[in-house]
Amino acid sequence: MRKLKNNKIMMIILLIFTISITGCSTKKPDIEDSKILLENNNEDLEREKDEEDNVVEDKLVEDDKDLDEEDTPANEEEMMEEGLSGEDKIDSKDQDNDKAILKTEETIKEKKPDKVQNAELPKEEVVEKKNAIKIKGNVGKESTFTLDELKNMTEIIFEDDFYSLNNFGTTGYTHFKGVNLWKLLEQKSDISTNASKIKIIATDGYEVEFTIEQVKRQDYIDESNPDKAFPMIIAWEEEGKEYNVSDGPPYKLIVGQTEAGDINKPQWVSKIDRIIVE
Ligand SMILES: Nc1nc2c(c(=O)[nH]1)N[C@H]1C(S)=C(S)[C@@H](COP(=O)(O)O)O[C@H]1N2
Ligand SMILES: [Mo]
Repeated sequence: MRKLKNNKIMMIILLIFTISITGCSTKKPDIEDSKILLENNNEDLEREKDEEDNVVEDKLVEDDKDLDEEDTPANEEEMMEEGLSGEDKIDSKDQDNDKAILKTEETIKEKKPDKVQNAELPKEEVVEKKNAIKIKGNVGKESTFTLDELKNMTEIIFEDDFYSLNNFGTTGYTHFKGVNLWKLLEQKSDISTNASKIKIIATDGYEVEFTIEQVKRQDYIDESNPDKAFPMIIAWEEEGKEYNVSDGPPYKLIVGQTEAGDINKPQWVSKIDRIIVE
């Protein structure tokens, strides 16, 4: 009887032991389970990210396709817009999408030369001549003359002391050297026979208009010296000194007087950007 009781106690102890061990062993799979769960979660996250990346890449490939399929743009501006919008799209995306960024950049780089070639713009429009004066509008030859080109037109160069009178009654004499404007328009730009006027436009917005008759005139006067006769000129030199190009285009329109008392100085246009013939 006592042995049986002892056995019972032993059984109970064993049971408790077993339960305690089982308790421990049930914990272990729990941890492993959560590990697996975590791994599954990570896999899910990675898969999700991959999917996202694919979407991003697909979209960029689509964008590239759009660029490829589009007809040749009319001008360089359009091309730039395309390039910029491509970059905008990249900016809004995951930053670690280097591959996709590279791909788009390459595409843009590849496209540029094509489109510039296709544009077939006249050389003057693509590469602006430095310190040049433009003649546009109602002429046979729209032209852009550099300072060196003007200096080489020796047969139409004119220089003299010009008399000036301004709004305040201030007078003066200034030595100018330049080209005869009418001869420039007639001989170098093939001005149209029906041209009626010209506009001289400066980089600061100052603008003076003359009729063709005024431009043709070769006998402007100096009210203080009846022996003089002047054409309108585009001067690049004043008092023996060339204009400083850092001040603006080195050209100034100079005109004499039509009669005594004629206020001619406000008609002198400095920093000329262009001459428009109408
Ligand atoms: N580009 C440009 N040219 C200009 C002007 C101007 O404001 N801008 N002012 C005109 C006027 S009103 C006068 S009186 C003379 C003044 O010439 P000055 O600055 O050599 O005295 O330039 C004329 N040419
Ligand atoms: Mo003036």
